[in-house]
Amino acid sequence: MQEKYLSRNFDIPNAHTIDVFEANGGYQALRKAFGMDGDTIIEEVKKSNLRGRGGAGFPCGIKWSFLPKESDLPKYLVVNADEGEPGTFKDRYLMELDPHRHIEGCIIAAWALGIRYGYIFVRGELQSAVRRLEGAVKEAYSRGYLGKNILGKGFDFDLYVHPGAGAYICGEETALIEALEGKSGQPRMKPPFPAVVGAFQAPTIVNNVETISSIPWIIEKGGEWFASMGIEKNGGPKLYGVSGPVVRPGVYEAPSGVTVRELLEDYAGGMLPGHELKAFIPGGSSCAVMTPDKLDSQMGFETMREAGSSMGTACITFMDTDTCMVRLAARLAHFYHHESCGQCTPCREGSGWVAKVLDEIEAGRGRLEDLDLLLDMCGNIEGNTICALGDSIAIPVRSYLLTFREEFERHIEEGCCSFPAWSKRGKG
Ligand code: L3W
Ligand code: SF4
Repeated sequence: MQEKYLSRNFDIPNAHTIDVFEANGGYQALRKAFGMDGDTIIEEVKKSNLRGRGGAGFPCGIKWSFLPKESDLPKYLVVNADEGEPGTFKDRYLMELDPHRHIEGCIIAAWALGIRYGYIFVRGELQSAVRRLEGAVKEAYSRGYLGKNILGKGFDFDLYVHPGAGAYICGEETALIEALEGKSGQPRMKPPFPAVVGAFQAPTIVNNVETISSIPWIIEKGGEWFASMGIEKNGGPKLYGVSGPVVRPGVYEAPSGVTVRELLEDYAGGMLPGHELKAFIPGGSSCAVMTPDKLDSQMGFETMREAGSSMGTACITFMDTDTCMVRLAARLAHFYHHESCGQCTPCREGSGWVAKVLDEIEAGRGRLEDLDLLLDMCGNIEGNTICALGDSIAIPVRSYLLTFREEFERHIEEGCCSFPAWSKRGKG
């Protein structure tokens, strides 16, 4: 059994309350951080090789160093807790089961960066996470960890929990900022990046929940220790989600660089009896699909890229041989079409066209030339939009088509789908 850090409190009853959190060493990292200056903390975070845990993997310490030191405007911390990527369900564990560790991370980040106000933007559907965070913020104020003159250090920091209104696009950092400002959640062009022009036009650090929840461990045990729990450029223990027809689906903590096979076989107990692995998506539905010959790939941003996909949110969806890749592609295209904010023509229109063509193929009414048409449409969407949502349609659809082309052709040639219907398989 490996020692747990991020998930250490998950099995401790009532660890979401401040008494139990403090009794288990909570808020000690903050006290230690208050003995360090901001530059020293940023250096530790750089040394730790902590990469953004929301999907893009940007080095956290480098992002922090982009925040201007001197600014006439207040600086903001915004936590991207809008966990909505299909197949992704790790951040809600941190918010529900260990909210004080997250708040401790927010205060340390604010101290290090000279930030006055923080917002945790939580996906609206995650009501229990919202309630747990709100309760924990209230407790933290009552013990002097938030508000004015925190722990007598002369440092002021206010933290607000802001529930979103249920739009997937608000997980994109600039759409999230727009929504936080009370506007419609539509992504902004980048640059400027939020670190320079963010919330309320002021310098803003946007970090994922797990990224911030990792900070207290870096302070407590040191950046080098964190980096040692991983592989090159990818440090630290981290959370992995495992879903699909596996024996023990769930959220697991393991070092960076763990292999997909280890997560499937050692942590999740392997595929369910009678289910054969066909493919997997390593970190949310925006990633390219991978096949069983890639099971020994290490979970790291560079290693997964070399293996032909991306680590994304590190929540892996395993699929068995009963999964119809055409139906999956169509479902995803409909999802992204529905969630497109509508600003860019390739995303707004292209996602709908891709969905319609896939529906026709899935229903057995496709034409062979539709396959090249799909690739062409994906090529016209990818890289031609304001935010990554456009790429999130093109990348998976293209990868399903290129990896399982014969399956798409079979639908067209046989005029039907030969996979068991969802209704026959039950909810799985
Ligand atoms: C200052 C520069 N800051 C980059 C910052 C940037 C952002 C971070 C990463 O997309 C991905 C997406 C989804 N000066 C900077 C700079 N930054 N250069 O670094 O930026 P970027 O643009 O590479 O990515 P992004 O727009 O944050 C995120 C993928 O994640 N994803 C899904 C995510 C879903 C969730 C969820 O449900 N919780 O996170 C899955 O793969 O496709 O590629 O902060 O400002 N020069
Ligand atoms: Fe909106 Fe799609 Fe353009 Fe992103 S790519 S800004 S979601 S239309």
